[in-house]
Amino acid sequence: MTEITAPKSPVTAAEFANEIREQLKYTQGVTPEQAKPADVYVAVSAAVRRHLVDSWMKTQADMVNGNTKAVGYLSAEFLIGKQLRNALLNAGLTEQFNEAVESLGFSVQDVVDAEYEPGLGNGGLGRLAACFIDSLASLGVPAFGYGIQYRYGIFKQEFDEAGRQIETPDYWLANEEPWGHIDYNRDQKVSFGGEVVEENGRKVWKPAWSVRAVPVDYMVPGYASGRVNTLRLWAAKSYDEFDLLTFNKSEYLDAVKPQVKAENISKILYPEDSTPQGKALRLEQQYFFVSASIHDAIRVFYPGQDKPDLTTFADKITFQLNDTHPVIGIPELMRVLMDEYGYDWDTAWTITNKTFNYTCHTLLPEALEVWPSKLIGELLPRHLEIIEKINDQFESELKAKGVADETIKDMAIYTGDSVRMAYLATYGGSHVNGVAELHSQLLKDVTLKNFSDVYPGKFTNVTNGVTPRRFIKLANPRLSDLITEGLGTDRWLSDLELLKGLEPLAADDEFVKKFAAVKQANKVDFANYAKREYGFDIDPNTMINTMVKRLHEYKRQALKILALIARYADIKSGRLSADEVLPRTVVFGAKAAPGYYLAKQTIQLINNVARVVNNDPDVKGKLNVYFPWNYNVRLAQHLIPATDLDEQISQAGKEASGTGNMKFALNGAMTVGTLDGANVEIRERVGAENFFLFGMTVDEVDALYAAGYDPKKYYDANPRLRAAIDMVADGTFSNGDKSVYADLVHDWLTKDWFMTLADFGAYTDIQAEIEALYVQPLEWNRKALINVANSGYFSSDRSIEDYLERIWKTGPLA
Ligand code: 9GP
Repeated sequence: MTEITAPKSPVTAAEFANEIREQLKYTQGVTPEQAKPADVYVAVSAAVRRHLVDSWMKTQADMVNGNTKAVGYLSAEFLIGKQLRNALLNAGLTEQFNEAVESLGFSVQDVVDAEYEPGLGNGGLGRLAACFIDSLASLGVPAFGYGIQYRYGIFKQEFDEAGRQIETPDYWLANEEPWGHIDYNRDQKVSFGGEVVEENGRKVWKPAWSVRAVPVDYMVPGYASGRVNTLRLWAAKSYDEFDLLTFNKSEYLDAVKPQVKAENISKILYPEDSTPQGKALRLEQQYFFVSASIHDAIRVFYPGQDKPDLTTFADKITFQLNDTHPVIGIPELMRVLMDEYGYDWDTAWTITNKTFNYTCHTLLPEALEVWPSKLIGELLPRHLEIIEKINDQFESELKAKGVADETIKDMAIYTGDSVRMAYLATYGGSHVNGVAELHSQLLKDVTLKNFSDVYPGKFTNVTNGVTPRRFIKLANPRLSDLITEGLGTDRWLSDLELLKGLEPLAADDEFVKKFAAVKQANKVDFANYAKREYGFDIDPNTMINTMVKRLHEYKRQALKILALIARYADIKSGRLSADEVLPRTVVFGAKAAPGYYLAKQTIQLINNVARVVNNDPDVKGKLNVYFPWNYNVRLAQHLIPATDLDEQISQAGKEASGTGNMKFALNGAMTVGTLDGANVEIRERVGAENFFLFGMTVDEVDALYAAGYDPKKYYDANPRLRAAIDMVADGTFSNGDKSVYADLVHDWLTKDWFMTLADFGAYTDIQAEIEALYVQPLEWNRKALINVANSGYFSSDRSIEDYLERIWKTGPLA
């Protein structure tokens, strides 16, 4: 018996086909015969939006009229992925879509492929924000995602002949984008620069220039909740389109300067910030979207009121600061309350403090933003004054609490030269949370230790999660059907802990075989996809071993590639005979920040190892390496369901959480990993015997740093490691040119900050255990199934429930 919790569609496939025809006619002006798949995609999207509009408007009305506090998730990134399939699922229109499109003479795949993926985020942080807004809507909690509609998202990654990463702009808005509704009538003015003067004893900011923030609204439909929230992304427009006087003097470029300056603000995700201009642009972006969002929330919750009672503001909405990017919102709300609405400092502080909370997503101190005071003073002079005053108040508070002067100095929000945004967020909001148990503990013990000593009650943990709708139901329909069959219900899609009910089935060989067949079919699908999209010849009968994530030294792609080279050398040297080797296909996916030299060298090395290994007849059929370029949400949705073994091998104490690890476990991959981030909790839940653990712990890492880490010792002591590094150094992967990886090799041997060499032995040792299990498919799949059954905790619905209870103190609409 299968219950259907997904919304029942109000239309038949034939009716939906008619709606598509109407859209084609009235919006695109084409007949189905004239239409291209891209036309049908736009028409279908518009038709689905129409199905969601009533729930969207009702959700907004209930939010404003009811007494349920809303959530404003302020984030510089929302890596939402493609929208069509998700919207169809949540509108209950998937089947109708399939039939309708075919009845119009189109292939479903062509129509789905016409959608261009928005790349409005870098990686985990932005994808988490996307999962969270999905879960908020699915739980029926009123919420806004607030961010920026960048014209150019994360760069498109290509590889050149030499295997180097080439970045090209990603103009995702080149064609019609049917999901975002541009609402010119609800714009906001955001100002910059100028000076602060005293008028009648009051501080008045006289800005030098302003831009127009125009909201672009994306509907965020909940799954089976009947609720549709809003993702409001701001686009920057100029008030002075064009200076006619200048133009008429034939100074054409000068005539559009104001427009260019304004529109630059939402031009690109993470502009290069190594120059002062780049830094200024980033701060402008941050202020732009938080200022517009704060004013927007006042507009929404106090409609038509000139003198709203903003002492109730924190009861209407709670703002979550996603990392430090939106933290300038704290002085902005203070300014708005005092300068625009006339509240005194103390009242403004109480409201501000109650409104904001801060999530820290990193453990790397260099990733916590620090802005030069001079820059803030130039762009936002009034805010700098407010920050100085917050800092004075903070110091007095610390003094009153008996904190030592030295410690007070260490804790300064404003140092004179700079402003530490993480400290401002920690003091200025009610709660601070890390994103996995270990991470939250390390925040308290190390990164924000002084703050946690003084304000222990502020600190809490919310372990990350991922949405099962996109990452199981849409990405892995076969597994989704099998889970529903095993549990006898599809309610697990809204209550992922129900997966626990699969655990007894791990003892049922027939069910495990079905589970294995799902994986095998997914591997075949992926091989076909990789052939079509990349021209790769992947053998689905090999173990698919995946490492996908941003390229960063701490994540240690270098460890994986060195172990792979060592394996290659083993086969070449005859140390391992070809029949002893388990056939493996290793798949990497990773983008490196454009200015990150060692990360880019690592990408080049992976590509060249792939070139050499894949062309070497000695290892044919035993070892293959592929590096599909431009890793994105779409590729993740194809690759994760097909993966047998995934890699979470960061140095312990460096990965705040990770969310890829959760997606893999939920899709029935086994994980090889360190005790880092959320790996710790995954292992606890799935059982130590169902997780391949290796490597140093946080304490061991600290002890080794303290004792003085010398990577060369590990190179000298381990002949396989030595062989691998020597091959990189001697030009094996660079056509004999020893200079190509010289810097990388030098770094490994002299610095190796993330202790890749120290963990190499443990990492290669565990491979034997992995392979011994893999050759027993029933046992491997039993364990993989136990992973699925015990990963229900890692639903983003659970994360949101934790935020609601521990931080936001609100819940679903009645
Ligand atoms: O590096 C963390 C990653 O571990 C985490 O899963 C993700 C979401 O919480 O945030 C990443 N952090 C950043 O991208 C920047 O702080």
